[in-house]
Amino acid sequence: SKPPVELSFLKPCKQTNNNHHPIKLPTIPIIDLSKSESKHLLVKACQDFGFFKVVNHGVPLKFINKLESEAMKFFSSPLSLKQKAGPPDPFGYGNKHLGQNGDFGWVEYLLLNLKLGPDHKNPTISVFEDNPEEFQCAVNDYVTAVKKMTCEILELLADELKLQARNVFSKMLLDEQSDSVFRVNYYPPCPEIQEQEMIGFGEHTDPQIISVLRSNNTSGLEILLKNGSWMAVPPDSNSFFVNVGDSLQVMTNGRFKSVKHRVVANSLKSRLSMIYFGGPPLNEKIAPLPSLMESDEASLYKEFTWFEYKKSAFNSRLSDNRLVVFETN
Ligand code: GA4
Repeated sequence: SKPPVELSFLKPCKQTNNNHHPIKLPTIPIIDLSKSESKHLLVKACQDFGFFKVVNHGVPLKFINKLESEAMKFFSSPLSLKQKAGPPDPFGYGNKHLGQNGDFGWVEYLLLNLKLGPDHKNPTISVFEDNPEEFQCAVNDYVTAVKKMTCEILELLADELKLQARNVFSKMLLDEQSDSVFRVNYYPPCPEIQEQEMIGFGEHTDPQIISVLRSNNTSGLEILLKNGSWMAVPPDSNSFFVNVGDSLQVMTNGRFKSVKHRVVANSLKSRLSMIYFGGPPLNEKIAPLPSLMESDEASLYKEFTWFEYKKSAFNSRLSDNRLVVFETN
């Protein structure tokens, strides 16, 4: 039986490490996509943090700004209108409820299915706007450009890992059947209660291969470091933040780390983030890549299809470790 539903967003957070703390904080790796030397740093970032920031990303600013303003228009509209695009089952407009298993956050969001392809009208979008085409176009332009950049990153990673086919990872995102998802999160300002920060989006890892986030300049995102402390990620609206997902951790047999992250609500400013989750086709088999393993290296995970993983993930609580059931022992 499931644990009782709890209002996790009203729970005070564990203390975030800040600069007053005596231990030295690491800095977030910055990957310059315009430099070919980035490959080495990229692999190192995926191993050490499972997280990095991308500059000179090549995604046109006009696509980013257009989608941001369309999204703000949507979230500023009356609740009754937004609710026409909900509840998320799993796609659509959501408000505080996250997933189907009793998780909550101080957040509103839109979850969109990208499997429908760029020319397909998204049913979630078509119900809410006076001009759905405009929103749909903004999503398509943005996602197409971000996906291209993401595939570039995945190909650089495959290169640096000396994998024979440099498209082993990227081909899963480029497949027509790729089960990729797009999410826009809107975090309204949340007054601090009794000096405690509130949870916008609770700690979790992402199930897919890779996640690519762009936010406005409001802080909130934090990643969990190996030493167990949370590190605040300074926002940067001109860059993208990328994290390794569970599936990439499996395919690299644990070399790359699917990083735990969360969002803490801001007491003064609203935060808007747009996240592209690159996932494989549902029937894709996910397992450690033999060419990445030493001859005597044991596989840490049993093989599973993305469908099986997804099914199990969507039955889990947000903070659960979703990979344990697939570990070999
Ligand atoms: C986390 C990453 C993505 O936002 C997401 C989330 C999904 C959802 O919001 O429906 C999940 C969460 C995410 C993992 C565990 C389950 C499913 C909420 C939840 C409690 C869209 C995804 O793919 O997995």
